[in-house]
Amino acid sequence: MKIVSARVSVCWAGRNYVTLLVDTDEGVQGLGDATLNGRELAVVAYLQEHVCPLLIGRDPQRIEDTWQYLYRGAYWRRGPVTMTAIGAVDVALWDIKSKLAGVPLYQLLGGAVRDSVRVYAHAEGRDRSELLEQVGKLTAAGFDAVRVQAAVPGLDATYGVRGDERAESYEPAASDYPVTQIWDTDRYLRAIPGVFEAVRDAYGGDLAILHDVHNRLTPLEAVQLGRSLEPFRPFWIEDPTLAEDQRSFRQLREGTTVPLAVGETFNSVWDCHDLVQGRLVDYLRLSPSHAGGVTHLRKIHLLAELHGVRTGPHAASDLSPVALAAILHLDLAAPNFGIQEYMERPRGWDDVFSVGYRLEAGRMHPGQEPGLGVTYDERAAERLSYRRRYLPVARLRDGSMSDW
Ligand code: GCO
Ligand code: MG
Repeated sequence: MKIVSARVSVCWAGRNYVTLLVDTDEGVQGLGDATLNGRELAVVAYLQEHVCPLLIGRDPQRIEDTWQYLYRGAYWRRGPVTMTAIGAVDVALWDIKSKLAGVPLYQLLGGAVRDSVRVYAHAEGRDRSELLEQVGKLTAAGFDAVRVQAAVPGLDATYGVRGDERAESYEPAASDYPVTQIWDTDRYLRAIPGVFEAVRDAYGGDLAILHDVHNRLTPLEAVQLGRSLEPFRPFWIEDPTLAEDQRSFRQLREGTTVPLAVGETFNSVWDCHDLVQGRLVDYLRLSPSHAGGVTHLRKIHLLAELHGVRTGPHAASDLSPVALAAILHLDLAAPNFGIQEYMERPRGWDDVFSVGYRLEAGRMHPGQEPGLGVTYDERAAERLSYRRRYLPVARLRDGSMSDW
């Protein structure tokens, strides 16, 4: 069997998505997600110019060899663009292999070790009452784990609060430049314990409360945050400090008992190795789209399993349904799975993607269709052209850049 076509489709389905389509001479098609938010076309060029031509004529069933060929053969390793491109190819090949076997992908990963996948939903509010109302809607819909993000009083916009026009948004304003948001750590640190207290008081001890700090704190500030939240028993605190400065995690571990999650910007096992071996984090948040596909992420998860670290994969809505499906298959089969991120789908997903996975009362299942269980309408996608968009940037009040 041979690969006869490998092509990239870019579309605006509520936001930009890059999809790799791999076709074989036996008529089986595989899909991969190659979306790198805000830098989409860099991956498109990497795939079109450098990777797709290498795939033609290859045996699609030789997944590991193709991974090695693309990773080791390039000499220039790692990095988000490279690993997203390799990830898309890898996921497409796993899609093909499981379609050929006539089974959902999770069966090739060892089969299900659980009946369903626990997901956490996003709640956010421009003020306390809006946040509590959103948490209430989610718990009423059956979610027992919620990520809470609240606008910081005194700031015009806060990351992760979508109702907030200038914050991270599904449909960022059309602009030639990223939106700038002002950040104030002191105000944030003062506000957040009250947010946790209010959610805990209103919804009780059973609710898992998660929170994303988006890399904004120094290690010492993160220890202060962790200690201030300990009484409310967070499920996890995500990205409290810069993910790439891994010395911080030892200080965090020594200073606070809040569980720590990290990894959405990691793209290789080498980003995780020391944190996992040192048991310095509790949850890894890498996705197959940005970390070299199912093949590489599975190795990372196996390493984590050895060291008692669990998984909590990234699946914000800037990852496509192809990515979410691949993640759900991994979740179902991973003994050390912890929790899965879930975001409401942007308007427009249904115009191009059809999915076999399902959500019911805070639990998901990848479905029983062979492969990933996702189809892509290439014709419909052709009518939905790419729009240049950026994530916001953050600055301090004195005008200097901060981390977004
Ligand atoms: C999350 C993430 C996202 C990112 C986004 C960047 O935890 O879901 O932090 O909200 O900001 O994926 O592209
Ligand atoms: Mg995050």
